[in-house]
Amino acid sequence: EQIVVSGVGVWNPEFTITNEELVDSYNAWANAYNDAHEAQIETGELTAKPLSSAEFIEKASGIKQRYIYQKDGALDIDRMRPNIPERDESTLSDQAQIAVAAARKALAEANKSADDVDAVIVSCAYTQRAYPAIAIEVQQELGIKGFGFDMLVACSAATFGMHRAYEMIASGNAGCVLVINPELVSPQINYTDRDSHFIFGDVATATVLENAESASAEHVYEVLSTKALTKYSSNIRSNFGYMSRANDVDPYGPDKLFHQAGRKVFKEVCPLAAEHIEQHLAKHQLTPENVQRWWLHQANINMNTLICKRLLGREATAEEAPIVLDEYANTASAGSVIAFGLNHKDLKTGDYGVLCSFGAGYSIGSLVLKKR
Ligand code: CO8
Repeated sequence: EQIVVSGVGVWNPEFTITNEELVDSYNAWANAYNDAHEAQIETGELTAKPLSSAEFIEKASGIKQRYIYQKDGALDIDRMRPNIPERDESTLSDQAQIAVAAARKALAEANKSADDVDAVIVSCAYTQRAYPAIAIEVQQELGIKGFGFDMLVACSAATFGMHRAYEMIASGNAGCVLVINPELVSPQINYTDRDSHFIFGDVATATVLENAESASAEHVYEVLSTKALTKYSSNIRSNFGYMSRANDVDPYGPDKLFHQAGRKVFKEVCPLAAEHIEQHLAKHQLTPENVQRWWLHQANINMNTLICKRLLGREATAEEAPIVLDEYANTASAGSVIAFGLNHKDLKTGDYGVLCSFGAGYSIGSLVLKKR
């Protein structure tokens, strides 16, 4: 039984924040903080907030701008977080709304209607509530029968979601599955932390997986196989959660937001990802030289350069390993799906591509694809 990816959709918010805008806001906040705490900084009771730089950000990460769901509030130095009013329970939730937008694009590309879909997986770094599942809300909004559920795997949520879709189809429990990654991450960003304020952007992506026989899309990719690896690490972590109320701690303290030991992540994840990809390709008697396209996780351009060098023994060209983080920044699990969505239509029949995520968990998820 051959299973294929037959549609991909990328939705981005209308608002962007450039590095310059972000740094201007952060630096104004840091200067105001340092002025307000001058005496304590002098006595060593507090440390002065260091200044950020747009030049550093681009050089260290490759990021030039990011999309944001709600720009209002995020750059306001008296707020430093987006202002997203709470919606009434009878209204479509923010995350379901962006999920639906990406899903409609993927369904259109796959040539599918709601009736064709048997299951919905919403898989991303955060869901805005525990229950009812965002996937069930999306299912209702799109008029899909069958079932839906949410899953969280941070950076590898999208690929792991596609893995589950693949298995559900392989086992005969579904013929067509919609996997959606509404990465609404801006509420979890600490805009007062110089080392991480620039990393993330909001986006939603979706993919359609189905049996090869039912696929009628123009661009169809056979999934040769899937491969996953996890290895526990606290080097990328968010302690936000429902326990804070019982813990009697500030539910919005800095450790409750995204934080990381970026250098360690870089050093530890790159070799893991390269080795994982090599092993996955070997299952199909393929080597990196046989692969025409690398749709890699988009956390940091230097990480992708290094991983490709390890795999190919040379730098990959921009065509071979497309970069989207200059425009989108790190979008948690959606990065490799954006890279795929924006760079797949030119592949020829028989061409191979690798879709691979790597990051928090640590988690690595890959799919070896072949253009039909
Ligand atoms: N402006 C100016 N200078 C800065 C800044 C800044 N904004 N930030 C750091 N510096 C300084 C540092 O203080 C340091 O100075 P010194 O050498 O004097 O100590 C110097 O610049 C170098 O700092 P770093 O060692 O931190 O810098 P790196 O060159 O290593 O780059 C990166 C930092 C970009 C963070 C890099 O380490 C990196 O990208 N690592 C990999 C990160 C990664 O893959 N993270 C995964 C993220 S997790 C994920 O993808 C999904 C998680 C779930 C979603 C969460 C959504 C909120």
